[in-house]
Amino acid sequence: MSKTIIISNRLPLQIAIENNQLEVTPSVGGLATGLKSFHKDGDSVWIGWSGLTKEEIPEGLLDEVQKKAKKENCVAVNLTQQEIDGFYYGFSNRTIWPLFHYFMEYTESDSNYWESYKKVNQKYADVVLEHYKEGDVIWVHDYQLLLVPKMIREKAPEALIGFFNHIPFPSYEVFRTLPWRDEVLEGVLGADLIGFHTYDYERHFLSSVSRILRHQTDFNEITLPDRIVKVDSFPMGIDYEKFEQAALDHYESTAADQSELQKRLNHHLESTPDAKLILSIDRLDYTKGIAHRIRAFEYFLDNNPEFIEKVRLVMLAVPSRSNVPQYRRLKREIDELVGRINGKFSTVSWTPIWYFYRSMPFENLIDLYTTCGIALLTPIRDGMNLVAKEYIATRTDHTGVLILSEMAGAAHEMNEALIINPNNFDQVAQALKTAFEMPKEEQIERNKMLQKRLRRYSVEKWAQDFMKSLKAMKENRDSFKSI
Ligand code: ADQ
Repeated sequence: MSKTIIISNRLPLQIAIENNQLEVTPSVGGLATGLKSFHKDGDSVWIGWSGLTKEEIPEGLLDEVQKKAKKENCVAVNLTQQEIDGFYYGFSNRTIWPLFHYFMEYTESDSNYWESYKKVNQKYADVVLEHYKEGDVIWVHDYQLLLVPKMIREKAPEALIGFFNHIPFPSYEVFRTLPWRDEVLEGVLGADLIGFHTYDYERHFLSSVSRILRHQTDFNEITLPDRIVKVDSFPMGIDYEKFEQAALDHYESTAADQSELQKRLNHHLESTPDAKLILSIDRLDYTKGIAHRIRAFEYFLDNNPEFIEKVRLVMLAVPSRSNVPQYRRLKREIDELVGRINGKFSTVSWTPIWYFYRSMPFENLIDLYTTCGIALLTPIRDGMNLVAKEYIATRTDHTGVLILSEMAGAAHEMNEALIINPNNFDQVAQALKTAFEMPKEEQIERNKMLQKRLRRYSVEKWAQDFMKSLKAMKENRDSFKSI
């Protein structure tokens, strides 16, 4: 029986060591949810890193990790600290991540990182090949594994391979600056189907392939000497029902069930007539435009003092990649900005910014989504931005205003949001004012349209569409051979 092999940098599991015992909990992330219909008993295997380096796992527990993973139909790729430093913190997050998000000044070209990236990609590919049988379908995910499709194809020329890139693909003029641009493109072209969130990323990729590798590209097909590769856009959705249901449960819960956070949020709204909370949630990443957002909020308060004591920015930044210097610098910059702005505007009964630097449990995330009347999401660049979609899905009474950067992939599907350029503070301030004053009927009208679309194109549908297109490539190949 053929199966699906999913490969991503991390497994959809969280493994921790407590008192020399392994604790495994399934991850609830979007990718894990989206692929669950393909990742069920016997039908599929998921290959990725467990999140613990070889050095972190006590000698006697190495096999145990693999056993625990197997129970969830997963296979752990064992990586050393040195490999994680070079491949993940190095090439993935200091070269590809900044370059693909147009932060060229942050992009490092270190050949040691590149060597590590190649070696570790080969490690993932080797584990895939150990589990691959003819007829299996292989789906590789994201920028950490750009070379894996070719590495698999070299040993299994007949394999049906899909690749999905979760981050933007930059324009040719930016991508061409990468010293290893040919190898990276050739690596991805090992796939039969290459997916992006938006048509723009797809177009940028095709243009790089045609100008750097000089392959013939027609519409969304690339002609290689021995194969056709298809490139297409598949905008990733969310588990709509999960967020909708969580919001409905939240509204039904009694006051006694409320979290501390919810009580504090309610207190702010009840104590200030016409008050509104503005929500901001992201991983702490320079691509998310958090520092810009705080400055834009300052600009808004400077120019619209009538909103003092009426609005509060509730800002959640989830710690991320703190081994990379830019992330540490950004953390300091945000700490300083929040301190300065709170010092500048606070009154005895009000602080303009509530800042949380931590990961929060799902229930608190729902508290924030359901209680904040405005969401302000202003990435400088973002492949998609699922937070924007999750916010809308939880607005079960259809109220709430989403202000979204045009630089997020999600903006292409969410025209009813207030779409802004995050670098234009006048525009952000105007959008905040518009959001604050928007009549309920207009909010409802806009959100109903957004919700209809998000419900229809869920993460499950996204995964099904990708798989359907990938399997169609196989049928094309078979019929081509039989002519
Ligand atoms: P991310 O950059 O991580 O993803 P995003 O798409 O917004 O960005 O997803 C973040 C996820 O983390 C959301 O599902 C959200 O619910 C969750 N989350 C946020 N804050 C949390 C918290 N405090 N605690 C727990 N969970 C939290 C990358 C790309 C994006 C692309 C996705 C999917 O950078 O552009 O949309 O992959 O392809």
